[in-house]
Amino acid sequence: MAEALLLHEDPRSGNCYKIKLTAALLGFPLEAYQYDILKGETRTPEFLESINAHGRIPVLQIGERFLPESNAACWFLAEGSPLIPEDQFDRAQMLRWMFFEQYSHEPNIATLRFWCKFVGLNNLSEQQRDQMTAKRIAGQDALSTMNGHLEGRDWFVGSAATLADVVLFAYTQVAEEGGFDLSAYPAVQAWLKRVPTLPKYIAMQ
Ligand SMILES: N[C@@H](CCC(=O)N[C@@H](CS)C(=O)NCC(=O)O)C(=O)O
Repeated sequence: MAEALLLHEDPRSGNCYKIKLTAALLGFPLEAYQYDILKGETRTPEFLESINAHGRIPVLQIGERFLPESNAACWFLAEGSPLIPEDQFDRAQMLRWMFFEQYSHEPNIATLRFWCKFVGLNNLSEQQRDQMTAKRIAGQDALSTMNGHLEGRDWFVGSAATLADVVLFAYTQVAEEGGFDLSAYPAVQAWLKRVPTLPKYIAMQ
């Protein structure tokens, strides 16, 4: 990588961890600049103007350019590496699981983890409390879909780890912090043990 890489992050975020894991697996050095999202540090006028107008981390800074959205950042780092399949259909399958992660997994599993572990159930708004059951059911549905897919296979796509595994691993490994019982998903549990065996793997902080 010719340009310096800096991750604007909150280390409690699985979306940030995905990018750190991708960089680690590929051997890219990645500096980090930390924010506290619970204190609104990604909503300041300075952050909105110069880092991400959407007010969220992670943002991968590549030299002077800024790239929000975790899965886009993982793609940027991994392009040309074995983490992105060469086969056109497999590459599209990998993207399918990355979109699944953002639409069906992260908004349910990561959000419940954030509410349970960091915000605290007593501090939730009425609107957030009303959403909990629907998010629990949708999160269980995502885990069940993953479990069915992983039965009889080691990785989400093809015969080796891809970005699909990296991005889905980030919040699945901490799903129990959001009240999800992973014992109901044995193929997911086996896969969760497989990912850390990848060379250069790093754990979430
Ligand atoms: N789709 C985005 C989601 C980014 C996101 O929701 N970031 C959260 C932390 S994981 C955040 O910055 N929250 C602070 C806020 O909304 O003020 C991605 O994958 O990067």
